[in-house]
Amino acid sequence: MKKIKHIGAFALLFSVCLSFVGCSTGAPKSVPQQDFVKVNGTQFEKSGKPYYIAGTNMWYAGYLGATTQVGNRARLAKELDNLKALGVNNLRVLAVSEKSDINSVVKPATTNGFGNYDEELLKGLDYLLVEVARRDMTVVLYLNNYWQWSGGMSQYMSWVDGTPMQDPNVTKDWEGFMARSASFYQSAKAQEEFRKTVKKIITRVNTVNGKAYVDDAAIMSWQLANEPRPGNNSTTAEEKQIYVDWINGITAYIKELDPHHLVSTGSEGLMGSVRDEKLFIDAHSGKHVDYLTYHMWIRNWGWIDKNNFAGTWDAGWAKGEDYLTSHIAIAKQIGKPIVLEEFGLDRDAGAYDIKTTTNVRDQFYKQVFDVLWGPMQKGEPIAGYNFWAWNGSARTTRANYWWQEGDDLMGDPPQEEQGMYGIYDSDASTIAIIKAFNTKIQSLNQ
Ligand code: IFL
Repeated sequence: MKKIKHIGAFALLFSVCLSFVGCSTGAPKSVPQQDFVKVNGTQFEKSGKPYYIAGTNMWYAGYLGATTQVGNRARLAKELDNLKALGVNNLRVLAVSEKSDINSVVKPATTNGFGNYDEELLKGLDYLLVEVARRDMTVVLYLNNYWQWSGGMSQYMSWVDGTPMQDPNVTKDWEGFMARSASFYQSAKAQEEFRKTVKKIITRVNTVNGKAYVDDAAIMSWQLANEPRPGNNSTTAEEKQIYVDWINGITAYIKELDPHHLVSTGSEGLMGSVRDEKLFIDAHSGKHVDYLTYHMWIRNWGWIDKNNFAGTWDAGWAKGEDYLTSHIAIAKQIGKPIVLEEFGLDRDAGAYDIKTTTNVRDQFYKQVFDVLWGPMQKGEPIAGYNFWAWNGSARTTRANYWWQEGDDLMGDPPQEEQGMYGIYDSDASTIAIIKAFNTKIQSLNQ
Protein backbone atom coordinates (compact mmCIF):
# COMPACT_ATOMS: atom_id res chain seq x y z
CA MET A 1 0.00 0.00 0.00
CA LYS A 2 2.79 2.35 1.00
CA LYS A 3 4.63 1.51 -2.22
CA ILE A 4 1.55 2.25 -4.36
CA LYS A 5 1.19 5.65 -2.67
CA HIS A 6 4.77 6.45 -3.64
CA ILE A 7 4.16 5.46 -7.24
CA GLY A 8 1.04 7.63 -7.29
CA ALA A 9 3.00 10.60 -5.95
CA PHE A 10 5.69 10.06 -8.57
CA ALA A 11 3.11 9.89 -11.36
CA LEU A 12 1.58 13.15 -10.17
CA LEU A 13 4.97 14.84 -9.99
CA PHE A 14 5.83 13.51 -13.45
CA SER A 15 2.62 14.82 -15.00
CA VAL A 16 3.10 18.21 -13.34
CA CYS A 17 6.66 18.29 -14.66
CA LEU A 18 5.45 17.61 -18.19
CA SER A 19 3.45 20.77 -18.14
CA PHE A 20 6.23 23.04 -16.81
CA VAL A 21 9.61 23.70 -18.25
CA GLY A 22 12.29 23.71 -15.61
CA CYS A 23 11.54 20.32 -14.02
CA SER A 24 14.73 18.42 -14.66
CA THR A 25 13.40 14.94 -15.40
CA GLY A 26 15.75 14.81 -18.37
CA ALA A 27 12.69 14.02 -20.49
CA PRO A 28 12.24 15.91 -23.77
CA LYS A 29 9.94 18.88 -23.31
CA SER A 30 6.56 18.84 -24.98
CA VAL A 31 7.15 21.93 -27.11
CA PRO A 32 5.12 22.53 -30.25
CA GLN A 33 7.92 22.39 -32.80
CA GLN A 34 6.01 23.55 -35.82
CA ASP A 35 6.58 27.29 -35.41
CA PHE A 36 10.32 27.26 -34.67
CA VAL A 37 12.58 28.41 -37.48
CA LYS A 38 14.32 25.28 -38.70
CA VAL A 39 16.97 24.41 -41.21
CA ASN A 40 15.95 22.29 -44.15
CA GLY A 41 19.02 21.61 -46.28
CA THR A 42 20.43 25.02 -47.15
CA GLN A 43 17.23 26.91 -46.40
CA PHE A 44 15.20 27.99 -43.40
CA GLU A 45 11.59 27.05 -42.94
CA LYS A 46 8.92 28.00 -40.47
CA SER A 47 5.49 26.45 -40.08
CA GLY A 48 6.16 24.28 -43.11
CA LYS A 49 6.96 27.22 -45.42
CA PRO A 50 10.26 28.69 -46.66
CA TYR A 51 11.49 31.39 -44.30
CA TYR A 52 13.77 33.99 -45.83
CA ILE A 53 15.04 36.67 -43.52
CA ALA A 54 14.13 40.25 -44.43
CA GLY A 55 15.75 41.75 -41.38
CA THR A 56 17.37 44.64 -39.64
CA ASN A 57 19.78 45.15 -36.79
CA MET A 58 18.26 46.73 -33.71
CA TRP A 59 20.69 45.87 -30.94
CA TYR A 60 18.86 48.13 -28.45
CA ALA A 61 15.36 46.69 -28.95
CA GLY A 62 15.41 44.89 -25.58
CA TYR A 63 16.50 48.11 -23.88
CA LEU A 64 13.42 49.89 -25.20
CA GLY A 65 11.24 47.22 -23.58
CA ALA A 66 12.45 48.12 -20.07
CA THR A 67 10.22 50.12 -17.73
CA THR A 68 13.20 51.98 -16.27
CA GLN A 69 14.46 55.29 -17.64
CA VAL A 70 16.31 53.76 -20.56
CA GLY A 71 13.15 52.02 -21.78
CA ASN A 72 10.51 53.43 -24.05
CA ARG A 73 7.73 50.99 -24.77
CA ALA A 74 5.71 53.47 -26.82
CA ARG A 75 8.71 54.01 -29.07
CA LEU A 76 9.33 50.25 -29.30
CA ALA A 77 5.76 49.67 -30.47
CA LYS A 78 6.09 52.42 -33.06
CA GLU A 79 9.43 51.11 -34.34
CA LEU A 80 8.16 47.54 -34.61
CA ASP A 81 5.02 48.69 -36.42
CA ASN A 82 7.11 50.72 -38.85
CA LEU A 83 9.45 47.81 -39.47
CA LYS A 84 6.54 45.43 -39.96
CA ALA A 85 5.11 47.82 -42.53
CA LEU A 86 8.48 47.72 -44.29
CA GLY A 87 8.23 43.95 -44.57
CA VAL A 88 10.87 43.29 -41.92
CA ASN A 89 10.39 39.86 -40.35
CA ASN A 90 13.53 39.52 -38.23
CA LEU A 91 15.55 41.64 -35.78
CA ARG A 92 19.12 40.99 -34.71
CA VAL A 93 19.27 42.06 -31.07
CA LEU A 94 21.79 42.22 -28.22
CA ALA A 95 20.61 39.95 -25.39
CA VAL A 96 23.09 40.97 -22.73
CA SER A 97 25.59 43.77 -22.11
CA GLU A 98 28.41 44.19 -19.58
CA LYS A 99 28.97 47.32 -17.51
CA SER A 100 32.07 49.27 -18.35
CA ASP A 101 33.26 52.73 -17.42
CA ILE A 102 34.70 53.65 -20.80
CA ASN A 103 32.84 56.23 -22.86
CA SER A 104 31.97 54.17 -25.87
CA VAL A 105 29.96 51.55 -23.97
CA VAL A 106 26.18 51.62 -23.59
CA LYS A 107 24.84 52.39 -20.13
CA PRO A 108 23.14 50.88 -18.21
CA ALA A 109 24.22 47.27 -18.70
CA THR A 110 22.48 43.97 -18.14
CA THR A 111 25.42 42.60 -16.14
CA ASN A 112 27.09 44.76 -13.54
CA GLY A 113 29.76 42.26 -12.60
CA PHE A 114 29.77 38.48 -12.63
CA GLY A 115 26.36 37.20 -11.56
CA ASN A 116 24.99 40.69 -10.93
CA TYR A 117 22.13 41.17 -13.37
CA ASP A 118 19.84 44.12 -13.97
CA GLU A 119 16.49 42.38 -13.80
CA GLU A 120 14.68 45.41 -15.26
CA LEU A 121 16.69 45.22 -18.46
CA LEU A 122 16.04 41.50 -18.69
CA LYS A 123 12.34 42.23 -18.33
CA GLY A 124 12.78 44.58 -21.27
CA LEU A 125 13.95 41.63 -23.32
CA ASP A 126 10.92 39.67 -22.12
CA TYR A 127 8.65 42.45 -23.28
CA LEU A 128 10.39 42.66 -26.64
CA LEU A 129 9.84 38.94 -27.27
CA VAL A 130 6.13 39.32 -26.64
CA GLU A 131 5.85 42.33 -28.96
CA VAL A 132 7.87 40.62 -31.68
CA ALA A 133 5.69 37.51 -31.51
CA ARG A 134 2.55 39.66 -31.74
CA ARG A 135 3.82 40.93 -35.07
CA ASP A 136 4.85 37.49 -36.31
CA MET A 137 8.51 38.46 -36.38
CA THR A 138 11.54 36.62 -35.02
CA VAL A 139 14.77 37.66 -33.30
CA VAL A 140 18.37 36.57 -33.37
CA LEU A 141 19.75 37.12 -29.87
CA TYR A 142 23.48 37.58 -29.42
CA LEU A 143 25.03 36.76 -26.11
CA ASN A 144 28.33 38.63 -26.20
CA ASN A 145 30.33 41.12 -28.24
CA TYR A 146 33.86 41.12 -29.59
CA TRP A 147 33.72 44.93 -29.77
CA GLN A 148 33.58 47.28 -26.84
CA TRP A 149 30.25 49.04 -27.27
CA SER A 150 28.34 46.66 -24.98
CA GLY A 151 31.25 45.73 -22.71
CA GLY A 152 31.69 42.31 -24.26
CA MET A 153 34.61 39.94 -24.12
CA SER A 154 37.09 42.64 -23.09
CA GLN A 155 34.96 43.56 -20.11
CA TYR A 156 34.77 39.90 -19.09
CA MET A 157 38.57 39.91 -19.09
CA SER A 158 38.67 43.08 -17.00
CA TRP A 159 36.48 41.40 -14.42
CA VAL A 160 38.70 38.36 -14.50
CA ASP A 161 42.04 40.08 -13.91
CA GLY A 162 41.09 43.53 -12.62
CA THR A 163 42.86 45.40 -15.42
CA PRO A 164 40.70 48.34 -16.57
CA MET A 165 39.21 48.03 -20.02
CA GLN A 166 41.03 50.06 -22.67
CA ASP A 167 38.95 52.05 -25.11
CA PRO A 168 40.43 51.51 -28.57
CA ASN A 169 38.67 54.68 -29.72
CA VAL A 170 41.05 56.49 -27.39
CA THR A 171 44.20 54.36 -27.50
CA LYS A 172 43.83 53.66 -31.25
CA ASP A 173 45.38 50.30 -30.45
CA TRP A 174 42.86 48.08 -32.22
CA GLU A 175 45.34 45.23 -32.53
CA GLY A 176 45.88 45.21 -28.76
CA PHE A 177 42.16 45.48 -28.17
CA MET A 178 41.41 42.53 -30.45
CA ALA A 179 44.04 40.38 -28.77
CA ARG A 180 42.53 41.23 -25.39
CA SER A 181 39.01 40.35 -26.56
CA ALA A 182 40.23 37.05 -27.97
CA SER A 183 42.02 36.14 -24.74
CA PHE A 184 38.45 35.55 -23.48
CA TYR A 185 38.39 32.18 -25.30
CA GLN A 186 41.36 30.97 -23.28
CA SER A 187 40.31 32.16 -19.82
CA ALA A 188 38.76 29.38 -17.75
CA LYS A 189 37.14 31.92 -15.42
CA ALA A 190 35.68 33.97 -18.28
CA GLN A 191 34.30 30.82 -19.86
CA GLU A 192 32.77 29.65 -16.60
CA GLU A 193 31.08 33.02 -16.13
CA PHE A 194 29.99 33.25 -19.75
CA ARG A 195 28.32 29.86 -19.48
CA LYS A 196 26.49 31.00 -16.38
CA THR A 197 25.15 34.01 -18.26
CA VAL A 198 24.25 31.92 -21.29
CA LYS A 199 22.35 29.57 -19.01
CA LYS A 200 20.68 32.45 -17.20
CA ILE A 201 19.32 33.87 -20.45
CA ILE A 202 18.44 30.67 -22.25
CA THR A 203 16.66 29.06 -19.30
CA ARG A 204 14.78 32.26 -18.48
CA VAL A 205 11.01 32.26 -18.15
CA ASN A 206 9.42 35.36 -19.65
CA THR A 207 7.95 37.53 -16.91
CA VAL A 208 5.39 39.05 -19.27
CA ASN A 209 3.80 35.95 -20.82
CA GLY A 210 5.12 33.16 -18.59
CA LYS A 211 6.69 31.34 -21.51
CA ALA A 212 10.09 29.71 -21.14
CA TYR A 213 12.57 31.16 -23.61
CA VAL A 214 13.38 27.61 -24.77
CA ASP A 215 9.75 27.29 -25.88
CA ASP A 216 9.52 30.65 -27.59
CA ALA A 217 9.33 30.44 -31.36
CA ALA A 218 9.88 34.21 -31.59
CA ILE A 219 13.54 33.41 -30.95
CA MET A 220 15.03 32.27 -34.23
CA SER A 221 18.59 31.74 -33.10
CA TRP A 222 20.99 32.03 -30.22
CA GLN A 223 24.10 33.74 -31.44
CA LEU A 224 27.43 33.43 -29.67
CA ALA A 225 28.51 37.04 -30.06
CA ASN A 226 28.58 40.06 -32.27
CA GLU A 227 31.48 39.54 -34.68
CA PRO A 228 33.61 37.11 -32.71
CA ARG A 229 37.10 36.95 -34.23
CA PRO A 230 39.89 34.49 -33.45
CA GLY A 231 42.25 37.35 -32.57
CA ASN A 232 44.02 40.24 -34.23
CA ASN A 233 45.86 40.31 -37.53
CA SER A 234 48.73 38.25 -36.07
CA THR A 235 46.54 35.34 -34.94
CA THR A 236 48.55 32.12 -34.71
CA ALA A 237 47.49 28.65 -35.88
CA GLU A 238 47.10 27.66 -32.24
CA GLU A 239 44.78 30.61 -31.55
CA LYS A 240 42.69 29.73 -34.59
CA GLN A 241 42.23 26.23 -33.20
CA ILE A 242 41.30 27.62 -29.78
CA TYR A 243 38.63 29.73 -31.47
CA VAL A 244 37.18 26.77 -33.36
CA ASP A 245 37.23 24.66 -30.20
CA TRP A 246 35.47 27.44 -28.33
CA ILE A 247 32.74 27.59 -30.96
CA ASN A 248 32.27 23.84 -30.88
CA GLY A 249 32.20 23.74 -27.07
CA ILE A 250 29.84 26.61 -26.46
CA THR A 251 27.44 25.65 -29.25
CA ALA A 252 27.23 22.11 -27.79
CA TYR A 253 26.48 23.66 -24.39
CA ILE A 254 23.70 25.82 -25.84
CA LYS A 255 22.14 22.83 -27.56
CA GLU A 256 22.21 20.93 -24.27
CA LEU A 257 20.22 23.75 -22.68
CA ASP A 258 17.97 24.29 -25.65
CA PRO A 259 17.92 21.64 -28.36
CA HIS A 260 15.17 23.28 -30.43
CA HIS A 261 16.48 26.71 -31.33
CA LEU A 262 19.02 27.37 -34.03
CA VAL A 263 22.54 28.41 -33.07
CA SER A 264 24.81 30.73 -35.04
CA THR A 265 28.20 32.37 -34.52
CA GLY A 266 27.77 36.04 -35.52
CA SER A 267 30.97 35.88 -37.58
CA GLU A 268 31.72 38.47 -40.25
CA GLY A 269 32.96 35.80 -42.62
CA LEU A 270 36.45 35.83 -44.11
CA MET A 271 37.24 39.38 -42.94
CA GLY A 272 36.53 38.29 -39.39
CA SER A 273 38.52 35.10 -39.84
CA VAL A 274 41.91 36.68 -40.61
CA ARG A 275 41.01 36.13 -44.28
CA ASP A 276 41.49 32.40 -43.77
CA GLU A 277 38.83 30.48 -45.67
CA LYS A 278 39.66 27.19 -43.99
CA LEU A 279 39.21 28.84 -40.58
CA PHE A 280 35.81 30.23 -41.56
CA ILE A 281 34.78 26.80 -42.83
CA ASP A 282 36.07 25.04 -39.71
CA ALA A 283 34.27 27.54 -37.49
CA HIS A 284 30.95 26.77 -39.19
CA SER A 285 31.25 23.05 -39.84
CA GLY A 286 30.51 21.87 -36.31
CA LYS A 287 27.26 19.96 -35.93
CA HIS A 288 25.83 22.51 -33.49
CA VAL A 289 26.30 25.50 -35.80
CA ASP A 290 23.10 25.52 -37.80
CA TYR A 291 23.91 28.18 -40.37
CA LEU A 292 26.65 30.54 -41.48
CA THR A 293 26.71 34.29 -40.95
CA TYR A 294 28.65 37.02 -42.68
CA HIS A 295 28.91 40.81 -42.69
CA MET A 296 30.06 43.15 -45.44
CA TRP A 297 31.71 46.44 -44.52
CA ILE A 298 32.94 47.95 -47.75
CA ARG A 299 34.10 51.23 -46.15
CA ASN A 300 35.30 49.95 -42.76
CA TRP A 301 37.59 47.59 -44.61
CA GLY A 302 39.02 50.34 -46.77
CA TRP A 303 37.62 49.04 -50.07
CA ILE A 304 36.04 52.43 -50.73
CA ASP A 305 36.82 55.88 -49.38
CA LYS A 306 33.93 57.90 -48.03
CA ASN A 307 35.70 61.11 -49.03
CA ASN A 308 36.06 59.86 -52.57
CA PHE A 309 33.14 57.60 -53.31
CA ALA A 310 33.29 58.37 -57.02
CA GLY A 311 36.97 57.56 -57.42
CA THR A 312 36.98 54.38 -55.35
CA TRP A 313 33.57 52.95 -56.11
CA ASP A 314 34.25 50.60 -59.03
CA ALA A 315 37.20 48.77 -57.52
CA GLY A 316 35.62 48.77 -54.04
CA TRP A 317 32.29 47.46 -55.22
CA ALA A 318 34.02 44.70 -57.21
CA LYS A 319 35.52 43.48 -53.93
CA GLY A 320 32.17 43.81 -52.19
CA GLU A 321 30.35 41.85 -54.85
CA ASP A 322 32.94 39.13 -54.77
CA TYR A 323 32.64 38.99 -50.97
CA LEU A 324 28.86 38.63 -51.19
CA THR A 325 28.92 35.79 -53.70
CA SER A 326 31.98 33.90 -52.52
CA HIS A 327 30.43 33.32 -49.09
CA ILE A 328 27.31 31.89 -50.69
CA ALA A 329 29.60 29.44 -52.49
CA ILE A 330 31.21 28.49 -49.17
CA ALA A 331 27.79 27.88 -47.64
CA LYS A 332 26.98 25.62 -50.57
CA GLN A 333 30.18 23.70 -49.97
CA ILE A 334 29.36 23.23 -46.27
CA GLY A 335 25.69 22.53 -47.03
CA LYS A 336 24.12 25.04 -44.63
CA PRO A 337 22.17 28.29 -45.09
CA ILE A 338 23.99 31.62 -44.81
CA VAL A 339 22.64 35.03 -43.73
CA LEU A 340 24.20 38.38 -44.62
CA GLU A 341 23.43 39.80 -41.23
CA GLU A 342 25.23 43.18 -41.44
CA PHE A 343 26.10 45.65 -44.15
CA GLY A 344 25.85 49.40 -44.43
CA LEU A 345 27.34 52.57 -45.81
CA ASP A 346 27.73 56.22 -44.83
CA ARG A 347 25.49 59.05 -45.88
CA ASP A 348 26.85 61.12 -48.77
CA ALA A 349 30.36 62.47 -48.21
CA GLY A 350 30.53 60.50 -44.98
CA ALA A 351 28.32 62.98 -43.11
CA TYR A 352 26.43 62.06 -39.94
CA ASP A 353 23.79 64.75 -40.21
CA ILE A 354 20.30 63.39 -40.77
CA LYS A 355 19.67 66.10 -43.37
CA THR A 356 22.46 64.84 -45.63
CA THR A 357 21.40 62.92 -48.74
CA THR A 358 21.97 59.19 -49.08
CA ASN A 359 22.43 58.76 -52.82
CA VAL A 360 25.48 56.53 -52.63
CA ARG A 361 24.05 54.49 -49.77
CA ASP A 362 20.84 53.96 -51.74
CA GLN A 363 22.80 52.79 -54.74
CA PHE A 364 24.80 50.47 -52.50
CA TYR A 365 21.68 48.93 -50.94
CA LYS A 366 20.20 48.36 -54.40
CA GLN A 367 23.34 46.68 -55.63
CA VAL A 368 23.61 44.46 -52.56
CA PHE A 369 19.98 43.42 -52.94
CA ASP A 370 20.44 42.68 -56.63
CA VAL A 371 23.40 40.44 -55.86
CA LEU A 372 21.42 38.53 -53.23
CA TRP A 373 18.24 38.19 -55.24
CA GLY A 374 19.76 36.15 -58.08
CA PRO A 375 20.91 33.21 -55.93
CA MET A 376 17.85 33.53 -53.66
CA GLN A 377 15.56 32.94 -56.58
CA LYS A 378 17.58 29.93 -57.62
CA GLY A 379 17.30 28.39 -54.16
CA GLU A 380 20.98 28.80 -53.37
CA PRO A 381 21.96 28.90 -49.68
CA ILE A 382 21.54 32.65 -49.14
CA ALA A 383 18.72 32.70 -46.59
CA GLY A 384 18.29 36.42 -46.09
CA TYR A 385 19.78 39.59 -44.72
CA ASN A 386 19.73 42.15 -41.90
CA PHE A 387 20.72 45.70 -42.81
CA TRP A 388 22.77 47.70 -40.30
CA ALA A 389 20.92 49.29 -38.70
CA TRP A 390 17.52 50.71 -37.73
CA ASN A 391 17.76 54.15 -36.10
CA GLY A 392 14.04 54.76 -36.57
CA SER A 393 12.77 57.77 -34.66
CA ALA A 394 15.95 58.26 -32.61
CA ARG A 395 17.73 61.58 -33.00
CA THR A 396 20.96 62.94 -31.63
CA THR A 397 21.32 66.48 -30.37
CA ARG A 398 25.08 66.21 -29.91
CA ALA A 399 27.15 68.55 -32.05
CA ASN A 400 29.94 65.94 -32.15
CA TYR A 401 27.51 63.04 -32.77
CA TRP A 402 28.84 60.98 -29.84
CA TRP A 403 26.34 59.18 -27.65
CA GLN A 404 26.04 60.06 -23.98
CA GLU A 405 24.08 58.21 -21.33
CA GLY A 406 20.42 59.19 -21.52
CA ASP A 407 20.48 60.00 -25.26
CA ASP A 408 18.17 58.17 -27.66
CA LEU A 409 19.40 54.69 -28.48
CA MET A 410 19.90 54.03 -32.14
CA GLY A 411 21.37 51.42 -34.46
CA ASP A 412 24.73 53.18 -34.50
CA PRO A 413 26.18 51.95 -31.22
CA PRO A 414 27.98 54.20 -28.71
CA GLN A 415 31.40 53.36 -30.14
CA GLU A 416 30.56 55.17 -33.37
CA GLU A 417 29.17 58.52 -34.39
CA GLN A 418 25.39 58.57 -34.13
CA GLY A 419 23.96 58.66 -37.62
CA MET A 420 26.92 57.04 -39.35
CA TYR A 421 25.28 53.93 -40.80
CA GLY A 422 21.79 53.78 -39.28
CA ILE A 423 18.58 54.34 -41.24
CA TYR A 424 16.24 56.96 -39.79
CA ASP A 425 12.49 56.80 -40.25
CA SER A 426 12.86 59.95 -42.35
CA ASP A 427 15.23 58.29 -44.86
CA ALA A 428 12.42 57.81 -47.37
CA SER A 429 14.49 56.82 -50.39
CA THR A 430 16.43 54.09 -48.56
CA ILE A 431 13.27 52.85 -46.90
CA ALA A 432 11.56 52.52 -50.27
CA ILE A 433 14.43 50.40 -51.56
CA ILE A 434 14.32 48.15 -48.49
CA LYS A 435 10.57 47.80 -48.74
CA ALA A 436 10.70 46.84 -52.40
CA PHE A 437 13.27 44.14 -51.72
CA ASN A 438 11.38 42.83 -48.70
CA THR A 439 8.27 42.50 -50.84
CA LYS A 440 10.23 40.28 -53.20
CA ILE A 441 11.62 38.26 -50.32
CA GLN A 442 8.18 37.79 -48.81
CA SER A 443 7.01 36.35 -52.13
CA LEU A 444 9.40 33.46 -51.45
CA ASN A 445 7.94 32.84 -47.99
CA GLN A 446 4.73 31.29 -49.34
O1 IFL B 1 28.90 49.30 -35.37
C1 IFL B 1 29.62 48.26 -35.90
C2 IFL B 1 29.23 47.00 -35.18
O2 IFL B 1 29.96 46.82 -34.02
C3 IFL B 1 29.40 45.76 -35.96
N1 IFL B 1 29.91 45.82 -37.21
C4 IFL B 1 30.20 47.00 -37.90
C5 IFL B 1 29.36 48.13 -37.39
C6 IFL B 1 29.64 49.43 -38.14
O3 IFL B 1 30.97 49.81 -38.03
O4 IFL B 1 29.06 44.71 -35.50
